[in-house]
Amino acid sequence: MDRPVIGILSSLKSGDPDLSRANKAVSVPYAYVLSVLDAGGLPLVLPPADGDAAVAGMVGKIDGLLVTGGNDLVPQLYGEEPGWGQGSFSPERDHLDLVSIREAYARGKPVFGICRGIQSVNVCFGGTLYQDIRRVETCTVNHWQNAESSRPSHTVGVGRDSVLYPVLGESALTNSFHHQAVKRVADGFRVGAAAKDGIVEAIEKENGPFVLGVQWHPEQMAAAGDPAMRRLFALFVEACGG
Ligand SMILES: [Mn+2]
Repeated sequence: MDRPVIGILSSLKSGDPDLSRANKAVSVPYAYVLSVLDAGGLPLVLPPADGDAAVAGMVGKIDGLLVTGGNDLVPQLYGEEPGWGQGSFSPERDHLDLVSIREAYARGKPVFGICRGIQSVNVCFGGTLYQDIRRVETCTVNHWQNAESSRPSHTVGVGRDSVLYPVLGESALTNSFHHQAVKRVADGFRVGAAAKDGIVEAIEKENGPFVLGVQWHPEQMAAAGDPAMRRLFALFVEACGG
């Protein structure tokens, strides 16, 4: 079979916050592209697009969807007002994430969410987020490491019934660059992995098409050659038909 086409969601970026939207760049960290290629997929970067039909049309061209990292979701999407500690927003990216996840799922195409991506998956299916885990008393692990992004910092425990278990075993060291996290897990999902302080680090759909989200950045570790994180991308690309 042909190599599956993996749609990689991108963000609009600019070093100058006052720059008009039309002058921003479509941006995606290259480690996502490298990790998809290494796992046998063909990467196709998908830009934010105005209107549901354009996003749905793009999803029609891919075999699987990779929801990448980025800034915070607008909290009204999960029924909250912005709290102290909330970060920057991107309505274009929110639209791209939520419509593409919904469309991919409706067409039975696998979805893999990373960092912001796990948060978008959870919100898309009706879950909620902690807006700033530094303000959560029980959150005692540092989830924004100082070490470089290819190096792991904290432990995650993996559930025995998780799709991650054959890939990572019962625990793994991961990197961590997030100040938000899943609060209420969306109906129909289970927690696949959690940090020692209870912060949710992975969720997955219990039944039906492959939908997986992880809170860490496996692409940064995979691009540096980490065998377990390379296997994680292989798991996703295989689910897409690779
Ligand atoms: Mn973490």
